[in-house]
Amino acid sequence: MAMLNFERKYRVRGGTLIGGDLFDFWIGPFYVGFFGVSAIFFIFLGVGLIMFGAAMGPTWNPWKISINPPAEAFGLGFAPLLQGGLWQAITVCALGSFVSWALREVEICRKLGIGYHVPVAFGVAIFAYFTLVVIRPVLMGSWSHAFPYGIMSHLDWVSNTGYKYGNFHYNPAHMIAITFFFTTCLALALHGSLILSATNPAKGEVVKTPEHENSFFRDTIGYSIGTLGIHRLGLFLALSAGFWSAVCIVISGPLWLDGNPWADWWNLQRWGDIWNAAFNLRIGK
Ligand code: UQ2
Repeated sequence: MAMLNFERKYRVRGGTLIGGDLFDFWIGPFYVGFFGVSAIFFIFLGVGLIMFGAAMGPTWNPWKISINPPAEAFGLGFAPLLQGGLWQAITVCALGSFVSWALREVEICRKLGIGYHVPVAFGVAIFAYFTLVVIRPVLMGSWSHAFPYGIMSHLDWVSNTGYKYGNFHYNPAHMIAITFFFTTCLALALHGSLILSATNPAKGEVVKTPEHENSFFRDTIGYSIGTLGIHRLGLFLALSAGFWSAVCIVISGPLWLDGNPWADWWNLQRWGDIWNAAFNLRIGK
């Protein structure tokens, strides 16, 4: 079936979660839906608030513009607009637009009758952001612990926060997250190169089949994960990277306090003490 033909076939009514038929239409290639409207609303409001914050100064240098969260003293309360209130409203807009986007994806999946893998995957990215700007600040009792919205300022924040809670490079959750990020790159490099090697032949040659792809890896490492398997592995690796990043940041502060907790974590004597305590308990000492 030709692509345009198919689009006509799948552009069917229904599958909406909210609003019934009211927003069930397309604008050009774009499906709208209730969540298309809410996404546009939050995007425009959020970007507008960012521009308002930038206009309030002190700089128009795009590298230096920064919308900062409230000071520690405001705790988990509302702050005045120019003292962190803008940051709070922008965060609500960001989450509103991200969640709208995910639910719009769900409606499109329902129309197509396909699985929800894409919105679930996007949901893990939203969860990582939510952990940074809501879960961790709430656990620590103040919005001031969230990160500022600015190009250089958010980099400074990550650097400062990383060292404040004992240097991220010694944080085991950070190590696991980075290992997943690197392995995701390895898997996509293997997959992308393998697909191109088989399906983008030189002039005059024919496109090869998945049998060729399987054979390449069976010949090199004695194992092929398969055409469906590589996508399952890729999704798992990528979602795990996001998940462990969230674990890394949420234990830095709420669980492992200021100072150098990882020197303590990596002190094997400490683990010995825990092991001995459990052992003594078991033998009734
Ligand atoms: C594969 C396969 C694909 C692939 C790739 C493999 C035909 C088109 C890349 C090979 C991948 C393996 C063996 C897993 C590697 C493990 C890690 C953790 C990176 O077999 O099937 O489909 O694209």
